[in-house]
Amino acid sequence: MTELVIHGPPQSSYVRTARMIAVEKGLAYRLAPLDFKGPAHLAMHPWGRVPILSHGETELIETSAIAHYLDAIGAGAPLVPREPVRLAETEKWISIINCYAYGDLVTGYLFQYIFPKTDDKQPDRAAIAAAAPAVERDLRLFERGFRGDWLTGSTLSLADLFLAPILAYIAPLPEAKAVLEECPNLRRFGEAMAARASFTQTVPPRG
Ligand SMILES: N[C@@H](CCC(=O)N[C@@H](CS)C(=O)NCC(=O)O)C(=O)O
Repeated sequence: MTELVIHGPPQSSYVRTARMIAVEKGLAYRLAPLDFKGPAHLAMHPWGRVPILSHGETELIETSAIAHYLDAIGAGAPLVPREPVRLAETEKWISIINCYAYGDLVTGYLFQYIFPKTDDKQPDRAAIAAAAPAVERDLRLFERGFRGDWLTGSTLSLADLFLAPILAYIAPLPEAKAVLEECPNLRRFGEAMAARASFTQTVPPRG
C-alpha cells in the first residue's frame, strides 16, 4: 500500500488538522519531521509552511487541499456535506480560519504567550491586550455559527477539524477562557472533540 506521509511538526495546529482528518477517515499515516525552512522544506513548500502531504507520486501543500484529498481517499462518512448550504458553510469556515481566525487566534494571540518577543520572554501583555478584541469577536462568531452539535450541522465536517486544534490551544488562556464561559456551543464542541480518537491520538507534545 502506498505510504501516506504528513510532513511537519506535531505542534502545528494545521498539521494536527491533517492528522485528525487522517484518523477520522481510517487512514494510516506517518508523521515526518522536517528541517523547518531548510532547502528540502522550501523545495516542497516555497512559502515554508506546513503541513505537506506525500502519497506516492502525489505531493500536496495547503491544508484545505490536503483535507479534501484525505476525505476523498479515506473510508467512512464524508467530511464535506453534500447539502448545498452545509457544503458552502464548511468551505466558509475553512476560509475564515485560513484568512482571518488563524491570524487572530494563533499568531496574534497564542504566540504572544508561547513565543513572546519581549526581552524577558514573558507573555507580551500589550500584544495580548491588543489581540483580545479579535479573539472575542472570532469566538463569538463561531459560537453563533453552530448549526447543530457540529459547526455545520449534526455530523462532523472538515470545518470542525480546522477549528478544534486552534480552540484546544487557546481555551486555557485567560482572555479566551473568559469569553468561552459565555459560549456553551464552543465548550460542548471542545468536550466532544476531546473524546474523539482523532483528538487523543494527535495531542501535541508539550514545550
Ligand atoms: N496556508 C497554509 C498555512 C499553514 C500554516 O501557516 N502553517 C503554520 C503552522 S500551524 C506554518 O507553517 N507556519 C510557519 C510560518 O508561518 O512561517 C495552509 O493552509 O496549509
